[in-house]
Amino acid sequence: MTTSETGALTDGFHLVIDAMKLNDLNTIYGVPGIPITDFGRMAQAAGIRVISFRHEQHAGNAAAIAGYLTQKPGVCLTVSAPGFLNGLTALANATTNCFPMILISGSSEREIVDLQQGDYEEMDQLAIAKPLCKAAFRILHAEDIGIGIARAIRAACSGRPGGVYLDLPAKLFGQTMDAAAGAQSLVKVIDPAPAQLPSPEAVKRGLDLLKVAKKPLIILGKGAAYAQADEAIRELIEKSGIPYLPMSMAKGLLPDTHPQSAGAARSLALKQADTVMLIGARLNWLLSHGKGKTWGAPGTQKFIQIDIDPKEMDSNIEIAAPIVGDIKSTVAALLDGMGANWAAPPAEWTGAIREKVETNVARMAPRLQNNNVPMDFHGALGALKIIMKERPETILVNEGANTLDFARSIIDIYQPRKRLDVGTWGVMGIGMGFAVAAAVETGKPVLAVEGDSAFGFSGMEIETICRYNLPVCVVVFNNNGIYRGTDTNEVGDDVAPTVFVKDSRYDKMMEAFGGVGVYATSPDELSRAVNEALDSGKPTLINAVIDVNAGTESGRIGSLNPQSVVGKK
Ligand code: ADP
Ligand code: TZD
Ligand code: MG
Repeated sequence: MTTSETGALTDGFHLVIDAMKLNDLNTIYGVPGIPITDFGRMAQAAGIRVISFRHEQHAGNAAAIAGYLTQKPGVCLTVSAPGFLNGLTALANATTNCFPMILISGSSEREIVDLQQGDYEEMDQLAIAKPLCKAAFRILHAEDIGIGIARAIRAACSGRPGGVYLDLPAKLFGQTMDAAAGAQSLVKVIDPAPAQLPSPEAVKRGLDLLKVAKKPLIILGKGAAYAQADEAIRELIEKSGIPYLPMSMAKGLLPDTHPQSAGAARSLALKQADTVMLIGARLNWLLSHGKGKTWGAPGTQKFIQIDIDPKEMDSNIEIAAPIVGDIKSTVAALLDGMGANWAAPPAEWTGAIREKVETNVARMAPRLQNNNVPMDFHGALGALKIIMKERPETILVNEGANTLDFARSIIDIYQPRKRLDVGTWGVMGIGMGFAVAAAVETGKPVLAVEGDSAFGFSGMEIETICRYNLPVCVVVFNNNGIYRGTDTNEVGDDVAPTVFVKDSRYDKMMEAFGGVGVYATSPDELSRAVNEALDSGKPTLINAVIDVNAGTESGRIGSLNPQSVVGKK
């Protein structure tokens, strides 16, 4: 007997849940409220893990990084207008970073919204989302839920991944239809991110350039980390013998201690390479757009770029060998084309890079071992560097200015996708959302290294971390402010704009929610507390007291600040 013969009905709530489950979307990150409160309850009852946040932006960031880590779109669920807008920052950030996610937002009645009659939380959400994401859809009829969710998944994952907005008006949830017809209407997405094979000519063009290069360099970006072609990428690097530079989130694709890593010789490598192969990395501001004083003289460097998005080619400078394809297929084709007798690059080049790396690492080493009180960035991060070496499966989340820049260069990463950070926009606020999703999606311990300002953007989510009892250890690098805690105001009673309450006790916030709070003033204390947190798996926040004078304005990107002709103050 079929369900329809029983006259059984289903509704919008259950069709969305069934469509998600059919497509292995088993976690929802969100904030409840009208019209999605019951939806969250029903999803939970149906076996979907529902992680409720305190603010939608962090739920959205969690969904985005879940997408990055799993190649399945992370799902964020928000209420109408204000909840939707709170989630939108994360959707835009996901799109900018090429992370697949779906922001599902409830919305108010179409008839009232479109006549602007003032509904509860009225807003034309679809129109607002459109320019900020990769695709935006609205489902009006229960029988379209299956296809609507399939379109959202495909749009998020295929080609260059990105954020998708899915608008579900309140009325949709209550719509009913015959249960069997409903089940029939669901779509399991087959091959959501189809392989995109590079053309043999493009592969040959790239290899021909690499072959004759005297000073080749490979740059690995977070697209390469996302692609989960870890073994093939390692083989490509090792077989080619070419030095490589990992972009921030590509660190660990090969261990940062790998003999071919040019990480500690970045300036030399970028300036002197004659041929640069980009794998899943854009020539945006993070690479000085491929020109200017970071790079060699114009015309002296040739670029090979591997990317799934054809429009990325020639975005900033000429790409001599564009290879459009997915990284997994393309790296396989390159390995194939290299054959058995690939000659390593001239030892003069690889030796020069190696020498520079060793000199720089040796110069840094003693600074990392200081046990100064209050701590400077080097002492504190030196302690965390050892911990990450001993616990390479730990996922490092990192944001701030000095806290970000120093941690990026000091802390080695040993496994792929173990470093999650502020990404393409350099956005503050990803910290706790990323930490929650990293723990939920991988079950691995998370170490979040946060500037005190950066932490503040998502700090309330430590309650979420405690509520779900996640193995997250947050270290707040507390230097009393943005960049440093020393600015003064010479004309009034307010403190300077970059300065916070002195000696705040962020550790006590964690205690308020039942987590472990630790106040650490030395690298030894910090080290002990982090090890304890990672051993116990208990939600922990360590307030690490950092010398207020240790940082610099904007960390390492101070040169991007505009200058006044009149001068400061
Ligand atoms: P980074 O900031 O690490 O330099 P970007 O975010 O600038 O990295 O670049 C990532 C690039 O990777 C994007 O241009 C994106 O289109 C590309 N990309 C993402 N996934 C894949 C994939 N599976 N195959 C090929 N390219 C990809
Ligand atoms: N708002 C958002 C969303 N993103 C931003 N990047 C900024 C503001 C500006 N900003 C930075 O670029 S870094 C930073 C801000 C506010 C905080 C730096 O202070 P911190 O780190 O305490 O986090 P350090 O270690 O004191 O430098
Ligand atoms: Mg600070």
